[in-house]
Amino acid sequence: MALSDQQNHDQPLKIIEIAEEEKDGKTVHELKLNEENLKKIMLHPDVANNAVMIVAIAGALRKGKSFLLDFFIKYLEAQMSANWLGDDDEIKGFQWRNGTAIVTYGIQIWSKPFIFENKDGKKVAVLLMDTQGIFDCRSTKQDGANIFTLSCLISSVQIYNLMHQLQADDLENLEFFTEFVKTVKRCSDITADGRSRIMLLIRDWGCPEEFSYGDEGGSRYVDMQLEIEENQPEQQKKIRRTLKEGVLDLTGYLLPYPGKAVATEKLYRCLVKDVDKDFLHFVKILVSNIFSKKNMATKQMNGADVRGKEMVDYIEKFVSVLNDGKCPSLETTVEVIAEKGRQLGITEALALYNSQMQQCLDKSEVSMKKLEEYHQKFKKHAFDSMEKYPRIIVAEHEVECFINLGNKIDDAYKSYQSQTTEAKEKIRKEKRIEFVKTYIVPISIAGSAIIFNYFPVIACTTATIGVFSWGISKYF
Ligand SMILES: Nc1nc2c(ncn2[C@@H]2O[C@H](COP(=O)(O)OP(=O)(O)OP(=O)(O)O)[C@@H](O)[C@H]2O)c(=O)[nH]1
Ligand SMILES: [Mg+2]
Repeated sequence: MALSDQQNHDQPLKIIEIAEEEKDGKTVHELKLNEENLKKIMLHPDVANNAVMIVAIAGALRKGKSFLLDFFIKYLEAQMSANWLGDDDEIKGFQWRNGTAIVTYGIQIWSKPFIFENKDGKKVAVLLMDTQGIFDCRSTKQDGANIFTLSCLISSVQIYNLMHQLQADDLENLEFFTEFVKTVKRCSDITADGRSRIMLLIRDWGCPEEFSYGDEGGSRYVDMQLEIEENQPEQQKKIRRTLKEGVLDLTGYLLPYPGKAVATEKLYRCLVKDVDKDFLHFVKILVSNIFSKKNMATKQMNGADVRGKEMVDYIEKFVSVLNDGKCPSLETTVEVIAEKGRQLGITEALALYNSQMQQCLDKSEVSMKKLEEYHQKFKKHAFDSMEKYPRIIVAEHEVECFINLGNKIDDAYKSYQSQTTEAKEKIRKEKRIEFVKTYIVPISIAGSAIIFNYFPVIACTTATIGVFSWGISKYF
């Protein structure tokens, strides 16, 4: 058994758990977000402003998911060097164990991000994510579906971990996600969102003569499974047709049996040398394939890379959508992404307006008239930027979205107005008038009263005020 490392600081952090809640006298299961852990990971200085690539593993319980992820940690820790795996290395990280008792609960992410450059030289924060086994008898079918869907929605690479072979209902689990990706594409003209990678990973593959271990045999096997046959039920034919449309980047990988020591013995510590050589060989090919520069796919939503700080929001919203309905509708899920796209577009357009206004104000003193001209010009730039911002466009929210941006720009404009020379002069003038009203006028009244010995005070006061008012207006 390899428990999470006590000495090492890095550890799996639970971001989601399945909580039981009492609602209207009924016990319901809900995804519960651990915001503190999520922010710890996504707002880490190396993650917050970098594009994120989450590599996730999901599938039935007790099938070696966490065990496999621990090889990924090792590979990434070694900076993908050629000699990343030594015989005496221990396989540890995400907790794994022999036996029937479930080990992983909820969704966990390895606390340490791994930073690499993709083929375009862009920094990518790679995160590893482990999930609770689906189809576990304690949780409901809905819990499993929620975990699987959330994992698909936020990961760039989803490894669907299967034992021995691919079965009909395994494909059904992919249907929602496929339909979701199709809806996103239908709702927007986004072409930049790369196809989501789903790898069907078959463990303990038993027919290497027919389909060889690794990716070549795996992809042939998946293609064969997607073939539509006359005698299949209509539902199965439909799923296969959808999956064959190529919306997802669906690949296969076949892994050999890891050996008796790993699979059956009650190990409390597992070293690399305890694992079958064949298994290790194909794990090495697997990791170099998943993390190759060419395959280093960042998560894209609304046509742009999702950075850590945005991922927090997406995850929060997806969780509430999943908790809201019995089954998330495609439209609601797409709307959540679209809403975030609008928010990001507005933030960027407003930042553009502010930077252009500030540049002009920094250069020289600006009159109110000139400022108004700048405002109109840069407001238009901001609107153009919003129009071009890559995002899912939902027609009914467009007008409201531009009004919102316009209001924010107008508010900013008010604060710029107060920075002009004219505005400053106006403020000075108002202060002087205030001074006259507070001190000069009462003193004059008192003076008049003394000079004319209270005779007729009212008349003199009125005259004095008149004279002073005239003087003030002349002077200022
Ligand atoms: N047969 C077989 N056993 C494996 C394989 N990989 C790991 N195991 C063993 O399977 C057992 C469960 O491993 P875990 O990694 O804890 O499995 P898991 O899917 O994460 O389990 P849960 O988190 O409880 O759903 C351990 O004894 C592992 O050594 C494999 O490829 N084949
Ligand atoms: Mg596990």
